[in-house]
Amino acid sequence: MLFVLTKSYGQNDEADVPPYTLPEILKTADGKPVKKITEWEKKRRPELLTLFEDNIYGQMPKSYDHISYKITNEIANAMNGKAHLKEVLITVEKDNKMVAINLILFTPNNGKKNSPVFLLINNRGKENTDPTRKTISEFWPAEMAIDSGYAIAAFHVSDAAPDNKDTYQKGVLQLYPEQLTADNGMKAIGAWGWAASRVMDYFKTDAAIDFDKVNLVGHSRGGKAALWAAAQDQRFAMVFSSCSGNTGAALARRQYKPAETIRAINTTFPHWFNNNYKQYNDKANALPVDQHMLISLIAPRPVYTTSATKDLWADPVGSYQSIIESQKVYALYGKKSALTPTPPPPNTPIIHSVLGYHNREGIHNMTAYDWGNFIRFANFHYFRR
Ligand code: GTR
Repeated sequence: MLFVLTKSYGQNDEADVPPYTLPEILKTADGKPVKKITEWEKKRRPELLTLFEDNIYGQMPKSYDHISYKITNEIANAMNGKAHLKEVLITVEKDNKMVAINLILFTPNNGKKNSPVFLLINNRGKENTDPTRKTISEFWPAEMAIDSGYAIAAFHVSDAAPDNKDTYQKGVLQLYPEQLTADNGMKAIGAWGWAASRVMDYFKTDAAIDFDKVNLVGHSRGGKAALWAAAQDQRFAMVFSSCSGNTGAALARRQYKPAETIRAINTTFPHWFNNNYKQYNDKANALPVDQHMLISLIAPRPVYTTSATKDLWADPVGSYQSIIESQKVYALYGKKSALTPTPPPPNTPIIHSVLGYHNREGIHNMTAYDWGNFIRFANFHYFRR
């Protein structure tokens, strides 16, 4: 499919976006059209997962020897009684190596048997997820979630892989040293996604969690990891990816000038994606995939992405284009989205839709405005309210 986007589409720099052809989602590597869910699930979906592993995010090892959960702190009447706090140390062992992930979890004391939950992959300071609630942050508005009947949880990326090119190996990758020498080996973003799946393993054992309603949330680099984790692990019911931009929700082939490029991301953050990805530094068009395919791997589960009007580095239009393109796979499942053909105006969320979106007025961030819409989107899908 050929896109020629003109100035009328949105931002001033649109005229400079070169024409580009996206790789076909619904055609197998050997050129066969994909028309049925079974063809998608048995052939094309696994094919795309492997292409993303090999060319971008690295492998996602699934095996380990042992996992254990230890409650390190518990307060049954936290938040003035309205929530139950548990801090859980999730320890995973393999070949006598181990990684430990600290989970912070508030569940509502609302008399319900169990609750749906938002899980944040926290890539910002730990104070944003303060279990004592002395520090309150819009980045993880725990009170808002609890008041809306949702549990809310978070772990910090540094437990899984420090966000540093020299030390990212000191976490999950200690369990999988072979990944460090493979050109398609896992790096930090993959490790963060892996850790989100271990939190899922824990949720399965916690009766306070409605395991069929786990929403994975990430902002920016965390939003890239959230999309990848949910593409890999189909137990996540829903994904919220905030301002995830390059190698997140935004199409690489757009090459929108103010936005981050593959070269820029690989240069500043060589520890995020696999070695093979570096080959595409100036060759976005040579990639066998583009980011609309990553969203498609999450189908038929609901996905909500956000942009911010001043966050051109994350290419709002290109992020919208990729969810538009992924509609094809949702359509295979008979899921029609309510996305409009061109991006909605700022602060106009699209909620009643399997693919949701808003472009918040403001800068690169995740705020109470964003979370308010995440809750509305989850309410719509889980409770039709
Ligand atoms: C930027 C990076 C983006 C995005 C962002 C963030 O420096 O270029 O890809 O991940 O950081 O995580 O806030």
